[in-house]
Amino acid sequence: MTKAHITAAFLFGTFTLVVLSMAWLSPAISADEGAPAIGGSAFAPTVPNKLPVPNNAPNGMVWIPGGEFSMGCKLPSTGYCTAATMNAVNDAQPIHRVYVDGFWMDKTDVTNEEFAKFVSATGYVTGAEIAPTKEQFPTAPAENLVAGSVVFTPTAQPVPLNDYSQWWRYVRGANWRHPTGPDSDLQGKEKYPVVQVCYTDAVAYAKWAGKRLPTEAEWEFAARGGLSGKTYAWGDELKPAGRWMANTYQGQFPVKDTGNDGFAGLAPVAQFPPNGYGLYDMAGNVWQWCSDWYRPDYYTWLKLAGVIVARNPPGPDSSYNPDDDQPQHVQRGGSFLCTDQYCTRYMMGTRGKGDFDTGNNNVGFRCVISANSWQAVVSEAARN
Ligand SMILES: [Ca+2]
Repeated sequence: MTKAHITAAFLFGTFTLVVLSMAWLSPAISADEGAPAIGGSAFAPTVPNKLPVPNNAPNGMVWIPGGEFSMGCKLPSTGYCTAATMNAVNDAQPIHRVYVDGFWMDKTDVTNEEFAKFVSATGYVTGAEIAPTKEQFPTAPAENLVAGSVVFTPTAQPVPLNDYSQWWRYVRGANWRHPTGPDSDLQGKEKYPVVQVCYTDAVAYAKWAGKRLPTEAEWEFAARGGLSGKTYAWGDELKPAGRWMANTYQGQFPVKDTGNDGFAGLAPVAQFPPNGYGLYDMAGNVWQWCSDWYRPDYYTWLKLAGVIVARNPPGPDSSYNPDDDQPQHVQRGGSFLCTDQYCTRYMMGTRGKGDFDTGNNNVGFRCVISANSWQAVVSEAARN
């Protein structure tokens, strides 16, 4: 999703193409020279680190042991695959081995209540609350330079699914306090995930909290919960024993969300069972920002570079998306808008992305903290 496109259409109906450098290859990957390349479609078991769980767990976080796992996604071996399902795996291949160190991760997405504490303590102003400037959009009429954000808007009737501008609107006054516009608020929604936060906002929160955003590899290791090669965070069935396991979209997209899973639209956090590591909502509800820049060919590059096991991969050095002209960061997990009619990125290993400066009403985040960083906090507290 791209604020630049939606905003530009709202502001003046066009935008400028940014030519991105192709000099992006990341040197921060260990490659074993002369060894056979990773790749193919085979998943191998997750091998978690055996180190004991550190003491003094941070509040609201769970220990993710880290270790080696197979990262990426392939089409389910059974069942019907829609065009959306097939499209969802394109940038998530080849399957490749990755190692991540252990870390702490928020059990849930950051809630409105938590984000409000951050704003109260710091006076932080999110991107959606700041009006676009004449410098950013020099040809836009002054009356159109208004603060706002991008909001999902159901269509009145079925529409071809090849143009997202039909169901995404730039709404004046939409921001984290008013997720779908000025008429919406957070009354009674303290435990809902904060939305309408762009990447920059998420990073600012994480820094204030003494945490950081997860890398894409950390996120996927955590989301798999110790399993390997499963279609979903919980296994291979979308609804084991008939039970919904995530907040996704039922009904005809983007006309009517019937809410068969219990929620039409956004849900409070932790309404579905946690995964194997005790993490909630690692599929559906809201997309989650990751620290990596997005490139659709990053996994292919790892293969071509001959990387056997990518150790703590930070992602590429810069963003490149042939379908979008703005710098983009990875998002993971899918949202309450995901459906096999359009986007099945609640499937494990699939990848999403969003412009760094764009929030939506289906994008949030959660934080992590490295073991050493948390231990330093604990040690400092013990000295004082
Ligand atoms: Ca739902």
